[in-house]
Amino acid sequence: MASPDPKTSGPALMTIHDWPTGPYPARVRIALAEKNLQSRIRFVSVDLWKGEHKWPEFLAKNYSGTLPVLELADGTFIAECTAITVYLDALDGAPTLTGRTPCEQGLIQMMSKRAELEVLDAVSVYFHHATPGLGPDVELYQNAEWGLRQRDKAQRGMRYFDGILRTQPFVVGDAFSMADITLIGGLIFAGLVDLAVPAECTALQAWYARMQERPSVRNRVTMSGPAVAPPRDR
Ligand SMILES: N[C@@H](CCC(=O)N[C@@H](CS)C(=O)NCC(=O)O)C(=O)O
Repeated sequence: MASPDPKTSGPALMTIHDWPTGPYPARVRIALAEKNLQSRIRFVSVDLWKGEHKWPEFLAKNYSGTLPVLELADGTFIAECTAITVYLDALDGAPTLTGRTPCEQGLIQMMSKRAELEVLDAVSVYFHHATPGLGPDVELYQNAEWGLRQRDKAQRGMRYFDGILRTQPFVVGDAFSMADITLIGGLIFAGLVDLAVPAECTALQAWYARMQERPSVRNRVTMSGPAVAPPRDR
């Protein structure tokens, strides 16, 4: 079937360049589902395992060589999950993921950044440095000691978020937000690389189970790998 002509069939189509089971792409796919925007997106796969994200054609779209990237109908490229989520959330003029008031916006950005720094990015460094990662053709430099430190950092981050989730139902206050999505990305990645959530983090585990009751999240977690939830410490 021919794609609809964006000039005649409603709002313009956008393209997302990603890898369907990647944990960072999952963040944007969850946001899309929450905002009910899937029908406006055309997905283009970039094969991480072949290293296509480091090829010049892709680097021209995103200098950082990472997925996902959103391409607008006018040819603008927006990379970085946070930036893409802010854009998608603002499209309908009724942001639900990135905050309505200045205070909500500030807190959500702060906690999402912490979920990146302390959990998701740390798991990513562990994967790329202390495991075979994407394989020898893609992982041109590895530093196992650095990777193992980041694994420990990720588990410290999990303990931090466990403490937060003991006192409130979501990462920021009483509502689901981009900060939850970022932490979900971290736990999806942890599940994929068998990096255990510490057994004592019961509030974090209960929150993750609750998050998977949302269809937007359940589908992602199921697609992203064999581990439906990160294993507990064995
Ligand atoms: N800061 C970026 C990180 C994105 C990222 O690391 N994506 C993964 C895909 S799951 C990737 O491209 N990894 C390949 C690599 O780092 O070489 C974002 O938030 O979008």
